[in-house]
Amino acid sequence: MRLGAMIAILTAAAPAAAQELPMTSEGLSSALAQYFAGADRNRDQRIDRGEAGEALGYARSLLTAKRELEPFTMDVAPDGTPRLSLNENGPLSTAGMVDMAYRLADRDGDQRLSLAEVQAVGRAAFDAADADHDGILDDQERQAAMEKLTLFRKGLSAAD
Ligand SMILES: [Ca+2]
Ligand SMILES: [Ca+2]
Repeated sequence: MRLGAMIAILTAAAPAAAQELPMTSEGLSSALAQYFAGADRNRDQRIDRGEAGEALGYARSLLTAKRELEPFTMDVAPDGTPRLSLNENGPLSTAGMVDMAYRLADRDGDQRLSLAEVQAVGRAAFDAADADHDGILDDQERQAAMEKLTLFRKGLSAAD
């Protein structure tokens, strides 16, 4: 998954922040720090899988449910013909995509996200959006980033 998609996931639960994308990478880091503090329900300075699921507006179990490798499952339609369905535990489901983003963000692999890990994702997404690399997102760059975010959200809800 691309980093832009990861930041989309991380900001999906913070509509106000997403609509008003910070213009500088410092602004983004401080917005993510606020978001992190809100998501860290038990205040252990880490976002665990349950907290991440909840912060994204899903069940706490979204990221703790079993994962399977098969993207589709075969079952039988009412008329007796075999058909493929999306495997809700597979990699193409919402849970599967969020799980992948979580694992990519969890750089030290301890199954919990630190603020530094979340901000590293944010910085990478910011750098990707900052097309002319001047450290500031101008209106055009913000617009382009918002369009990607909207497309991504549509993709995520379509995969439900
Ligand atoms: Ca926590
Ligand atoms: Ca970690």
